[in-house]
Amino acid sequence: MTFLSRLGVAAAAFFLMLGSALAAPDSYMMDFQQPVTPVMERIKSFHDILLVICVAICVLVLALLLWVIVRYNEKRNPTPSKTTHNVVLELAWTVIPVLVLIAIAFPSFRLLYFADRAEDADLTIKAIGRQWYWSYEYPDNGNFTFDAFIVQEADLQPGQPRLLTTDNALVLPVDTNIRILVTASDVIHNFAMPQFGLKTDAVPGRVNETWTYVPAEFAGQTFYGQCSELCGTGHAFMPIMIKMVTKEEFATWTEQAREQFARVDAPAAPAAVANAPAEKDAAENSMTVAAASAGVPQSE
Ligand SMILES: [Cu+2]
Repeated sequence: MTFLSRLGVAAAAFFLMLGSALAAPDSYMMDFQQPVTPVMERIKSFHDILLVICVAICVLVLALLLWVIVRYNEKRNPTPSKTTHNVVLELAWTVIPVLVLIAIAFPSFRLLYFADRAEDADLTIKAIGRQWYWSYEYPDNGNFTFDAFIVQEADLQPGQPRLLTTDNALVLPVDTNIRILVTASDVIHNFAMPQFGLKTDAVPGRVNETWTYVPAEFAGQTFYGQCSELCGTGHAFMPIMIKMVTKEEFATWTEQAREQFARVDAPAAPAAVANAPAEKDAAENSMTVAAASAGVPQSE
């Protein structure tokens, strides 16, 4: 095999790797993870179009620069032209970029509004960012709530990704329009799930809305995301884990979850408060620790 053909094979393998979509984050991945929702599919194809446009513009500008450097340097062009204006050229380099921007703006805004909110949501869930874990509420299914903490590296089971696994997963049904309300209780966090095309700020005192729809073929799969707003020392340790299940499994799970987890509007249990350790900022901590000790049953 000649060197060139080897190079060709290596390049082909590289581009094959780029094209092969993986279902979960992996070492040395390039490009996006496999899109799962209609929103992420559209984001990916819009990104691909933009990439072509960007590369074309860069190549054009680079070619013009090289042409000027080679053709009009002092040696090859000792007496430069004194031209200062060229109406046609000036119009062209103003109008063509404007047309390119308009061509980009239309699909961009269409996608922005498509991703904004669900038209007819079948189910609403609420994600609350906290220092440093997520709480989830299911107002449509018995108004229960639970927390999702990171699983420490020492406790990971085989197959569970490091820094991405939580003790409780956000369980959602496939083939359902799901409205996701996002807020925070302390500082700004961000609810992000790359394969779903979700990235919504979780702002204290404000409820942001987004939505998702996962096709039935993804039932049984688990997806991983992370808080995507620098929120403090535990920022890297508040992952988001979503488990997609069938509608039937979801109904069974919510029934069991209603038993297992606390209601959002339930009165605070005095026992849980008594368990809180006495620390200097006990008032703040007792809420968190009480919620943690009350809401961390083992997931299935
Ligand atoms: Cu955060």
